[in-house]
Amino acid sequence: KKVCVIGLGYIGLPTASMLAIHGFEVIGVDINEKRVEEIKELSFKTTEKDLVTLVRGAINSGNLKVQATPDKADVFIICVPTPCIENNGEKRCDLSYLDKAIENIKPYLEDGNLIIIESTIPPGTTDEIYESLSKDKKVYVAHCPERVLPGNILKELVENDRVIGGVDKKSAEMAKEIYESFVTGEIYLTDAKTAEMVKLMENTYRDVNIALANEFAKISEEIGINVWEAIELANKHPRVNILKPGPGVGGHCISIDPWFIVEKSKNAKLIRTARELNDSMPLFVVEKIKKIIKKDNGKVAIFGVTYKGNVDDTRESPAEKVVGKLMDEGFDVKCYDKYARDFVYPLFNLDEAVDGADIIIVLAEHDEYKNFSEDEMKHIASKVKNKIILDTKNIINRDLWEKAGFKVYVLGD
Ligand code: SAJ
Repeated sequence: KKVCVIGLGYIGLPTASMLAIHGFEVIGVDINEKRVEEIKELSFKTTEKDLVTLVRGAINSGNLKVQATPDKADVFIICVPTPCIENNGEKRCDLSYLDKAIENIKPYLEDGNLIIIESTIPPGTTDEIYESLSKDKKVYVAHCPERVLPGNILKELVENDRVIGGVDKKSAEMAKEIYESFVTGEIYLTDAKTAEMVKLMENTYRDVNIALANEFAKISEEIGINVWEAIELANKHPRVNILKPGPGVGGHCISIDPWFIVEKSKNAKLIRTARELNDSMPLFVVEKIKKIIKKDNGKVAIFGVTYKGNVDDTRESPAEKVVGKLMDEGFDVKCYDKYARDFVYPLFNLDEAVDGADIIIVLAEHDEYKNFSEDEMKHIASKVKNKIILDTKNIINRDLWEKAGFKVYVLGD
């Protein structure tokens, strides 16, 4: 079978490659010509383990062709971004990339083709797309939401269970045949709207639970206990599993998807509150910084600007909001992050970032920051103005930093 994958981002590229090495003839399409070239030359940047090897294997097998325009195929898999836009103060799903992708494949569609949407979408979207496409052609449409965890994509792409929702039974069964080729997890079939909601529920579940941890952190500071110790002890209960507080929830999934439920239902009250609570955390961090250094200006060194540890992605990163707010208030901020692919604010090397700093803030749990040696800490101590470090992720080696002369603060303590 011939498969055309539209959008070669962090989901589309691994999916296209996986299908190619499993014997499908795959056309990978990305409207960004630069991305197409980088994939062909294997020069694209990634922190995903073995992704380059997988793509190389797929291209060398002769089964994966990468290009900027679609082509005729039996199956079209759409993996384009569905970000959030703000409209009259309300956040909602921006379907413009998805609409464009559908427009782009339309000239190539034939009777009997299957269209699979992997992009995360509000409930009802797949049915609407089917209605508009089926006016001209007899097509099959299914929603198969991606579920992979950035940082561990290749393993999860194969091993995770999948949920497939068809606009009819035949569509779901046809889509299952495709994923069966490489997924070792279970594949569950349902209708399209349920599958859309399932995906949103997964990420909302996580968002709401992180919000609870963040609220516990705020309360712990207020009443004078250490939230990390309290969570660890509460989690000794066999039915309790509280997540970790932090400087906010980032990434292009968990910090966005709950809004797609809110836009569809007035009943989504807890979901909205959780989202707002998580969004309040960067400001909470800024206020904490000001309390610790007892002034409204000064020099701040930031460690970690990606949306979470050990990834290169800075989209929707809490660091962007923390840094932006500090800069607005007149702080001199210097960010250090070896993992980040790019960032809206300039990045500096370690020495430049800590030079003359009033405080160091850890905002992402990169392994590097967990594993600083005593010598590195001493070196940093010799550069800063005040030996103060605020760890919003509770990952640094507190004893060693204190030994190096630092006063250590932890979010939620
Ligand atoms: N975070 C916390 N505390 C925690 C866990 C996470 O503050 O205890 C923060 C992280 O630092 C990060 C954000 O939440 O800023 C999200 O990180 P994450 O690792 O929880 O999730 P993502 O966004 O990388 O990937 C999620 C995954 N969804 C679920 O685990 C339910 C992934 O499986 C999805 O495929 C992905 O969203 C997606 O694309 O939707």
